[in-house]
Amino acid sequence: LTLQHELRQALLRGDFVLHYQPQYRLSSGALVGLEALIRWRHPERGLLPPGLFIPLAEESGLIVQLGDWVMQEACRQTQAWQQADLPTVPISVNLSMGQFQRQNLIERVEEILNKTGLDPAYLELEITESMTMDVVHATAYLQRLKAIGVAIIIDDFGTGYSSFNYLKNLPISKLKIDRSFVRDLSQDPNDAAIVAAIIAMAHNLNLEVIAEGVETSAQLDFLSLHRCDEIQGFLYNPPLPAERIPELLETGR
Ligand code: G
Ligand code: G
Ligand code: MN
Ligand code: NA
Repeated sequence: LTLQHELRQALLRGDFVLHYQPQYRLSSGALVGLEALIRWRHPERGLLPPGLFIPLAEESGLIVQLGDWVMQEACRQTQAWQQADLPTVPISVNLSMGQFQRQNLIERVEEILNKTGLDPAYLELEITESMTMDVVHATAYLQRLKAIGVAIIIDDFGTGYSSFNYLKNLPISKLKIDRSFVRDLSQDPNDAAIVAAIIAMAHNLNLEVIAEGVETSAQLDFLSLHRCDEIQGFLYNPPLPAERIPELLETGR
């Protein structure tokens, strides 16, 4: 049985599950968002992280179906929490290049929003810098998503190909600083300078900025000093199974 075949089977059998990592406003500590992160409940190997199967799903093209499932499940779950009268925060979903390149992404997003009944204001899509390299395509696409009411975040910011010209023109709302810069913030002055510069630049462009991979209070202090808007990381919470989320939504933390 090839892994690719197994992936297909898993999709049919419903063996994938989403975990949700909380995102917090730094100034208040309030819960302001959740990132949906896929896991594979493998019948023999247990819970597998995305690093073990997303690359293969991308290579095989299965990422399009898998990505549709992720978006659908994230929207369904968010809408279900809202229907249960829990406070609602936006859900962010990671997009792969293969999903971004397909012709009918916009239609799929609209379909999923219609089907689940989720207000588009509660959906955020994370793309990477490399997806914006085809500027004409990306700009047209992102403008249509923005018109629907869906927000766009640049994920892993700083690790890809970025041009300030793109940043200026693309209809995005937030930059997510890659965790490789956050990791050594307290020891490496270069990383500290890069993080400070990304935050300042984002704000000058009227973009929000979130730091991921925040693990220590020293990192938190630095990000706070530089007025980073939001944070996500093990210091607060790791990605959590869905059943852990209602208590967090209720307390707002
Ligand atoms: O959850 P974890 O830290 O193991 O995730 C590792 C990587 O897998 C992250 O970079 C994340 O962006 C990616 N990933 C997680 N869930 C999804 C998903 O639903 N779609 C895509 N394309 N990537 C995902
Ligand atoms: O690239 P992306 O932003 O999608 O990656 C999210 C991934 O980062 C998740 O798989 C999550 O498990 C991981 N992650 C989240 N917080 C931390 C953290 O504080 N430290 C580390 N090392 N990884 C984290
Ligand atoms: Mn992400
Ligand atoms: Na990232």
